[in-house]
Amino acid sequence: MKLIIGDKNYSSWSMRPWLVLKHFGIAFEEIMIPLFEPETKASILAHSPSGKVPSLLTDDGVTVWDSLAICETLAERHPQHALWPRDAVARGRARSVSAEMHSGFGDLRSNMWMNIRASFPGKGATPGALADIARIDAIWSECLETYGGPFLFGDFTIADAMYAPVVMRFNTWQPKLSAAAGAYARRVTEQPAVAAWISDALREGHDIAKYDVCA
Ligand SMILES: N[C@@H](CCC(=O)N[C@@H](CS)C(=O)NCC(=O)O)C(=O)O
Repeated sequence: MKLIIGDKNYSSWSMRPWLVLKHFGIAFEEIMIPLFEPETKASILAHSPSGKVPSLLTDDGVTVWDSLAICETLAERHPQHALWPRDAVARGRARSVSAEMHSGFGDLRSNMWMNIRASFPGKGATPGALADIARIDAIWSECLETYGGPFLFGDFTIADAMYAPVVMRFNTWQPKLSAAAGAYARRVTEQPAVAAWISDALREGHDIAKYDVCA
């Protein structure tokens, strides 16, 4: 199985399925395509009909693109692992907050992009971004209170992987969070698969000028 990803410093969408594969110990080969170089689009199109990363190529010849579709495919193919919560009510909620992340929070994404190597405390705090942050804080706080932590639904699931790039943005832009959300962000940052991604991102040397490529 191959996962095609973009730069670890910038590619928020690539980070999500990569974390799921890594955390659950599912064997895969990663192919990294540096974003926004002249040859980037053609290189991605060789693996992904949308021209975007991530894309998953399975050993039996199935191509799945788009982060959430990849996570769903991994859950379907690895039922021995609880990629989604086992409980149906929790699973419904986990799918909903994951989809809410996938289709929403445009103001946060365009004003506080992912750049793991950067630090921009206090910047990007537009009214729209702050409204998105308040909603994310409420989602995290409610899940942590309902399921008792340490992750949104107890153990680490796809829902945490979907929000991990948001944690990266919060580390860079440092908006004010509730105590519960701040503590969750620190736990996610220290989670071994996330820490491995961050460590790889810090070692990459490819800086790009157009930072909203992964918004
Ligand atoms: N909805 C897609 C978004 C994928 C996406 O926007 N990927 C960005 C990188 S993070 C990309 O491939 N950008 C390159 C381009 O648009 O040319 C997903 O969830 O995977």
